[in-house]
Amino acid sequence: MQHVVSRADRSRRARWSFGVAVALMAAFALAACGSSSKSPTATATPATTATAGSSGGSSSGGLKTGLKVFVIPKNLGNNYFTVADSVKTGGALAALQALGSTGTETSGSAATSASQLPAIQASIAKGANALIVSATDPTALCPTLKSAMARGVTVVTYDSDAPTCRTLFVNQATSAGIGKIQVDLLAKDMGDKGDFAIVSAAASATNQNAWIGYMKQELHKYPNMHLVSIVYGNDDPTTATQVTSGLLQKYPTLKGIISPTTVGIAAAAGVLDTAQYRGKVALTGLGTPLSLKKFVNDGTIQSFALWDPAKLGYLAAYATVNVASKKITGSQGQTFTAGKLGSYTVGPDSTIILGPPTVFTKANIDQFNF
Ligand code: RAM
Repeated sequence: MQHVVSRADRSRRARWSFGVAVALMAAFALAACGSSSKSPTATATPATTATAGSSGGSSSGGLKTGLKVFVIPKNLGNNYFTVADSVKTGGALAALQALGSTGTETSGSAATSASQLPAIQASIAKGANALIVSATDPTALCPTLKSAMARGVTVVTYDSDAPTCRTLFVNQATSAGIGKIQVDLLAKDMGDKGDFAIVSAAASATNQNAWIGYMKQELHKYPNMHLVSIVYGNDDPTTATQVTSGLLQKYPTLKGIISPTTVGIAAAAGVLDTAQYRGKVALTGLGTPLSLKKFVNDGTIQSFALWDPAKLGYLAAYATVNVASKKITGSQGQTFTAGKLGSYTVGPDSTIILGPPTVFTKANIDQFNF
């Protein structure tokens, strides 16, 4: 939390000079390439493009401009990714625009590889210089991503990794930290004892599976808490609602649920927000403050965690342009500057960490607008 706040303070201080820099870059791009200077659109259409001019040259910092970058979340229509990616929120497309490249957000409508893969293939066919991908299923995506890399396309993952077929992974926080905090929050709500279940996203999602692995490790601290089931809502509100209801029927003594997905936790909260369950079955996990404010205020949820998705997208975009410009290659210890977020260093496993997650409670939830 401290870390996040201090970065926010820093970014406030930097906003003025950043804004001036953006304006100057945009003006330069417009002058250099008038015909491609159309206004960005930020609506959630199947392919949202933000164009900042395309000179194909090199900025003074040595970063390439005029790159065609495709931002490919697990799916479209998930507000978490809309915040992470869009111009309006200051996410990945805003960063790409500031860097003088063209960013396009595209994916399928379901958070499955069958839905995401055609969008990846289409992006490559359109001449992508770089792909920024949140992997629905690394096994299914990697053959395509590997062949793109072999043809010179930069592949960076964000949010959900595909470790064997990317140069860099931009992680929201450490996977261990994300797993641990959710168990600790639930333990507090459950008084350290009782049966609980997990309502996850897709069974193939790298990020949720990594976090669940660390949750199991953290459970060694709580010998009287028992994980009885893991169910998968596939980041689909209807499926997540159904699997949560199924859990409550199957385990009538259930005392808690962790949902490490913004879609899953909102759906689970909707199911638990009745007199029968409120205050009796604890719920925590990862959610967006705006979607859970109502449930925190009525006592269905005491606390939950997340990071700022827009900062994740913004950082991923800067990292990607640095890789595409050969400023960094993914080796541990390399550093680069991510605009208003400041300097970042590549850590083990060619991973960059945004920072620790924020915990939201009734006391602070009104301060956040995503
Ligand atoms: C959902 C997605 C995403 C995850 C967040 C917490 O929106 O599964 O990958 O990072 O939840």
